[in-house]
Order: sequence, then structure tokens, then C-alpha cells
Amino acid sequence: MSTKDIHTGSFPGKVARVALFTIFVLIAFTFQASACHVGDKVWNDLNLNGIQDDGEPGIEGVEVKLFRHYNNGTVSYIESTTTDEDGKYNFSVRYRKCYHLQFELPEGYAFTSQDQGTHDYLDSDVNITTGETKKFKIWRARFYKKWDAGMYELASVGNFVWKDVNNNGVQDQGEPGTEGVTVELYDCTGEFVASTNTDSTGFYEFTGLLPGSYYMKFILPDGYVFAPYGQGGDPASDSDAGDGGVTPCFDLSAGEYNEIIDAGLFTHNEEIPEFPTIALPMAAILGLAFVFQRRKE
Ligand SMILES: [Ca+2]
Ligand SMILES: [Ca+2]
Ligand SMILES: [Ca+2]
Ligand SMILES: [Ca+2]
Repeated sequence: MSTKDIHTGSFPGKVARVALFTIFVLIAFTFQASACHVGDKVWNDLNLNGIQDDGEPGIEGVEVKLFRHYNNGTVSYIESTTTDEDGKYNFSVRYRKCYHLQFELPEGYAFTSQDQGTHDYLDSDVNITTGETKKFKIWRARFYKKWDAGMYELASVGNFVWKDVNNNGVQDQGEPGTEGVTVELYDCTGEFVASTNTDSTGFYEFTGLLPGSYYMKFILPDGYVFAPYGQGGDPASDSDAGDGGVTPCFDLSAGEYNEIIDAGLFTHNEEIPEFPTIALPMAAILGLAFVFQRRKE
């Protein structure tokens, strides 16, 4: 077949044109298929506004799953990957197919608000409960970089209820923790959030909290009074239980662990030995004295 054949419309020429066209289509299709990617970032939304702001870092090691949607309505898991040290990830996907993504929350994190602001390359695209994006179709050979997930760290607070033996309102060396004291957590609108009890060392904590404003209520055990509030000048070793065992409101920021909300308890009972402790030895001494007195007589 000569060049002349291709240009003359002869049978060999037609075959050559079809072959060239087929090769062109295959190359184009292969290019389209290989050039389709989705991504690209999981980030720490430090100010909780749902937008990737300057200085907000990526989160490494987050698992991202790719699911494909078929024409018959079925959905299949395809593969997963994890974000790199910059929080980046990407998947190769197929031209003109439909997908969605699911992001796994690392422990101690929550998803930030979805679809905030006006820039789809800077917002978070995941449902805050399921971690899933909506379904999308790959229309062109390109890298779709707008599929992002914003997360923020949850907060914690605690952590000590102690026996304030000298009733000075300060955690002094040797003063033990108090077990089994109920501690209630409220947000500052007065809504109950959670309740827990101190362990055998007087330790307690609330974890997995949304950043916000809270207060605590310590429930006074029988036989105790609360130690003086706010004494000694060091918030880490003072008592925060005010009237009725209620603390002032305090703020918890994303990722914060506030461990200085404590309650001192004082009891008079420890200064006055229980009746059997004092009465039995006294009875024994008086009894011996009586016996010796009788012998002398
Ligand atoms: Ca932000
Ligand atoms: Ca986005
Ligand atoms: Ca003390
Ligand atoms: Ca304190």
C-alpha cells in the first residue's frame, strides 16, 4: 500500500484510514482513562469554619475509600488509600464512571461543617455523620481536586476530686483522691452533657467533647463539705467547686485537654474518731483501773 493508495480512496486506502482512526480513538481513550484522578486533601480545620485557611495543616494517615456506582444502582467498594504527610491523596478513576468517597475519622477527631463558603476547592465535602461525599461523575480527563475533608480535634476535661485533709482548699502532698464521687458536665446554656464517677485515685475525665463552653457540677457525698474555692493562686492545685459544687464556665478549644477542674472535699469526721474506736479502749482502761483499785483495798 502506497501513500497514493491512502489518498485515492481505493480499498487499501480506506482500510488504512479506518486503522489510523481506530488507533487515534484508542490513544485518546487511553489518555482519557489514564488522566482521570480525584483528590486531594484532608486538613485540620483549626478555626472550625469549614474552610481551608492559610496555615491549617494537612492530616497524615487518614484512610480514604473509593466506591463506584453502576448503572443498575449497585455500589461497590473499589480500593482505599491513606493521606500523605501533607494530607494529600488521590485515586485513578475511569472516564465517564460514577463514584463517591468515604473518609475515616482518626480517633479523637470530628468532621467540620460541609460545603461552607463559596470555593469548592477550599471547602469540606463530607457528611459530618457518615464521612461520605455525594456521588459524582468523571466527565473529563483531568485531576478533580475538589474532594476534601476537614476535621478538627475533640477536647477533654478533668480530672481530680481529693480529700482536703487540712481544709485549706489546696491539693497538698499526701492528700488522697476520693473514689465514687459523681461529676456532671453541662454546656453553658445549662444542657446536661455527660456524667461520670471518680475512680479509686479520685481521677475523672470527659473525652470526645466538641470545642465550646462548659461547666461542671460535683455531687457532694454524705458527711463532706466542699473545701474553700479558688485558694492558693495555682489553678492546677485549687478547688473549682463553688456554691452547690458548681464550677464557673470554662472554654475548651479544639484538641485541648483541660486537667485543672478539681474539687476538694473536707470532712470533720476524720478529726473525731468514731465511737467504738475511742469507747472500747476507754472502757478497758477504766475496767483495769477498777480491778487494781479493788486489789489495793
Ligand atoms: Ca478553617
Ligand atoms: Ca472541596
Ligand atoms: Ca489541702
Ligand atoms: Ca483547679
